[in-house]
Amino acid sequence: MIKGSDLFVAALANEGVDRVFGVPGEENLDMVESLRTSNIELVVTRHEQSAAFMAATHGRLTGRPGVCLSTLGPGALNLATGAAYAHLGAMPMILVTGQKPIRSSQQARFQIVDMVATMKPLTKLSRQIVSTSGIPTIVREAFRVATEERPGPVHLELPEDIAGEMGPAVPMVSPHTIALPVAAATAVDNAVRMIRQAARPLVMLGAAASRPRLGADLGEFLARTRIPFFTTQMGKGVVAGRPLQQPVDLWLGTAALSERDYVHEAIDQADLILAIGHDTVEKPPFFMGPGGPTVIHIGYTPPNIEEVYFPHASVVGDIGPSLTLLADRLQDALPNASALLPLRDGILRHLSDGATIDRFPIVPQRIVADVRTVMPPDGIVALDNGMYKIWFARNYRTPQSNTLLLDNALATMGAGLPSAMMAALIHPDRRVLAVCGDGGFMMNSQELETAVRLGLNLVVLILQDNAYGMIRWKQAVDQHPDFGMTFGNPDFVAYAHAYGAGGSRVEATEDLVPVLHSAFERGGVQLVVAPVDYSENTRVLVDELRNRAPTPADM
Ligand SMILES: Cc1ncc(C[n+]2csc(CCOP(=O)(O)OP(=O)(O)O)c2C)c(N)n1
Ligand SMILES: [Mg+2]
Repeated sequence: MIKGSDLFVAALANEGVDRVFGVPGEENLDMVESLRTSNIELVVTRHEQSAAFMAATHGRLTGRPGVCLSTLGPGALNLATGAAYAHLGAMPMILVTGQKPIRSSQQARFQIVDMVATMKPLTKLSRQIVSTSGIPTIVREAFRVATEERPGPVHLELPEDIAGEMGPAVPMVSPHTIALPVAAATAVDNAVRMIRQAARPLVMLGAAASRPRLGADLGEFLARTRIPFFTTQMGKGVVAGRPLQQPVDLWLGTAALSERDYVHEAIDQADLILAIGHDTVEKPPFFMGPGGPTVIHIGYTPPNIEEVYFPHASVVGDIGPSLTLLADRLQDALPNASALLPLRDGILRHLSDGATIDRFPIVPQRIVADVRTVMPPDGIVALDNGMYKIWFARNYRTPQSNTLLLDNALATMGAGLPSAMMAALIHPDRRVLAVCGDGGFMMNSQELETAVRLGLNLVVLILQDNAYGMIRWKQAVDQHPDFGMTFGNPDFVAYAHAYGAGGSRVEATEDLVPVLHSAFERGGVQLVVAPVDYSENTRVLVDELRNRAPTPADM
């Protein structure tokens, strides 16, 4: 005989889980006791939301679900934003919540929320565990569903009486890797014919192209076909393990805006776009419309059809092997492969515009360029959500996969610090930088305590404008009066010290690089505060792009 919670924790161990993140309640006490006597570490956070962001980021970076834990009602509801973050962002994660006993109700309806129903639209699967004997299979099923394409979160509710009940020692179900089917030969034939006919082909790498499973096949495909490519925000930097020039010399930029940016010169001129791993949860990288390019969707799953995305053909199956099949037929058979490549220098030249502006407070282009200088090629930058995200998506160059973690799906504030903490836990040997606005940072700043307690090496760059800058900018673009967007801030250096973290303030533009370097060299958790000047938003992202000479396809 074995206790339900022991069986549950054994089932987590069977899946290779090494950490569980969360805030327990009294309904989880058996589970906590089972964790105490297991090899799985319980990482207590200061808010359930950040536990979910951390677990989701574990899934994003490793392809294996991260696990987060909460009590019933209030704690479980605090996981909701993290569930949606993982659901939209396709990050494998398991959410475990407690519940009052289901066989008796000594506390009537106290704290009871129907979490299985609440989690349904926020997860791939949401289930209550009603007996100990089903635990090994239900946990295995949860991990399978969370991991399989399209990945995402699964919610399991473990009620207090099931967790504490003795039941039979049911054997575990061994996980096995499920190889995905490769695209059908007819789909590959069709795509090969279309690509060979293209006069100006272009590749777009989307969010699903950044799955850890994809590996080197993507880089090989680009190197073998020599078709230039651009990325969506979440597809940025997915060509793994290649030095800066190979095949990044085919990179035409990132579509951080939906239209009019310099990268759209190539998009507008392309007659065929191979959309590899595009997921329409992302803000559109371009708008499909009448007279636009032919689009071939290459994905693990079929395309979602949207007003702005309705591909003409699809190659559905395991992306890596599908690309190898395509490359075998396309290598040295595409005389027009490089037709759009001459646009590259003109587009990329603009990415360093403003990189040396030395006025203070610091402009975003300078911040992006300076951060790139400070971060080694394998350094990881985790962004929160604010105005700077557009500048990083547009201008920051990533020579390695998953080195710029941004959320262009739920686009929630508050995830920057927890996702950076998870990256630092997984990659203790790399430099990890969280970049947050003063708004987003304060949404989960309490996790500085967790970061210090975990002994993480992590630098947090706070861009201070005393405002919800992104919305303030949009308000101005829409010609509304400046209203309702500003706030005060704590003294961030003193705030850092209060947590036992280091803190420094950038007092002059030329100090940003040395202050960041010395923060990394000091180690531990370090807050760096830099005042930001967002007046460039309108000058570049509105006026300059609006006045840009129209490309032939615009006319
Ligand atoms: C949880 C959440 N609330 C509100 C928003 C809407 N929103 C998007 S950006 C933004 C302002 C962000 O301010 P800050 O973090 O200071 O960054 P800044 O733009 O000022 O650099 C807001 C309110 C959001 N995306 N997520
Ligand atoms: Mg701000």
